[in-house]
Amino acid sequence: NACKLMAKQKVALECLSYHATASLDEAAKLYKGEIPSAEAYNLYSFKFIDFDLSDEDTCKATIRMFLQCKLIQQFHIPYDVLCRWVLSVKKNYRPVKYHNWRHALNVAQTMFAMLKTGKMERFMTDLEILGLLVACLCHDLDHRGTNNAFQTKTESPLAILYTTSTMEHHHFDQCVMILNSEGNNIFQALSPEDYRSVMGVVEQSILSTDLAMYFKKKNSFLELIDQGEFDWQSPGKKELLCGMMMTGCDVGAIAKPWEVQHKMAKLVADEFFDQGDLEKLQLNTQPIAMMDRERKDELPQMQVGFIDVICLPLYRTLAETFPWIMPLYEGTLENRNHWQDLAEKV
Ligand code: 5BB
Ligand code: ZN
Repeated sequence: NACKLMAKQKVALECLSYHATASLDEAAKLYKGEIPSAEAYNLYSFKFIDFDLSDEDTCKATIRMFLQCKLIQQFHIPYDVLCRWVLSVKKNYRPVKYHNWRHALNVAQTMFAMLKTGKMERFMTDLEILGLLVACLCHDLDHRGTNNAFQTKTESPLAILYTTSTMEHHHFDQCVMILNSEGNNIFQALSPEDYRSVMGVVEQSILSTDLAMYFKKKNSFLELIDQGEFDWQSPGKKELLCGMMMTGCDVGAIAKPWEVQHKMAKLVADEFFDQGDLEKLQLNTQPIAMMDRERKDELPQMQVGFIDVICLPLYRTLAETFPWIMPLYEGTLENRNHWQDLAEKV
């Protein structure tokens, strides 16, 4: 279809100008540096914080997670390729307020903590663990600080290309594009069968970070949990479980210690307000409350709603079957109290 072809060309041109992978020189510096321990970065904790990490340390922390999961030996990932890939992924996040590289790192770390401290790795193959970590790191690539609804409303080339899960399809495209760039393919040593399989996990997991997808699938997940499901090995069930884990990690900021959650919520709000400003300016429309600067007093109440409708039900369900991830539920409950207090003050 001609329209789609034009949209694709437009997206491709736009990406060509923006897109770049990391240089060999940048990668060499990371390659030569020592990687501090997992403990030094607090990687096993659900209270991990990235605020004090330098950009270089965020890359080293990422590599440390691959090392701890023994993925480098297991899948013969050349260490120089891994270094370059991490830098390239970082480079393809934009400096927006919330959906930036730091968010990607936090999501990956929450996944790492879920798998290790939350003892969920026993339900996953090594290939699935590799796919999940890569999906977390890549799941918001090239985010522009605006959501799917905005792409549709502005008839952006991306929305013409993908009518549903617009941004998520683009994040996956960007992920593939980086892997296909010279010296960046961390999957290069995999057999064709494993390659297809891990790309399937990455694609499904990135697409499942569309909140609309979560709402579509959460009932089937709840049913399985209610039936006391303990065998997650069939492809359908595994995909469902990975999707729920991805959402749990994506909203992981909600479970952080209060000071951190408070700061993160401000960043989320600032990005939403920026989109609201664009809608007023470009579309001449009144943004929804969440994106309206004039209504920032309602933020605490909105966080309570977000926690009650999405976060607590998800973590409660997950923790029912995987009790070691309970800290995510408890942290969220604590933050709910803080937001509720603030909501009552206004
Ligand atoms: C979320 C779904 N949306 C379509 C309508 C609004 N809601 S909400 O009422 O639950 C809501 C969520 C309202 C305000 C919010 O933030 C105000 C600062 C949030 C909210 N969303 N708060 C957060 O701390 C976080 Br983290 C998020 C997630 C933002 C990214 C959404 C991407 C989907 C993740 C699966
Ligand atoms: Zn995200």
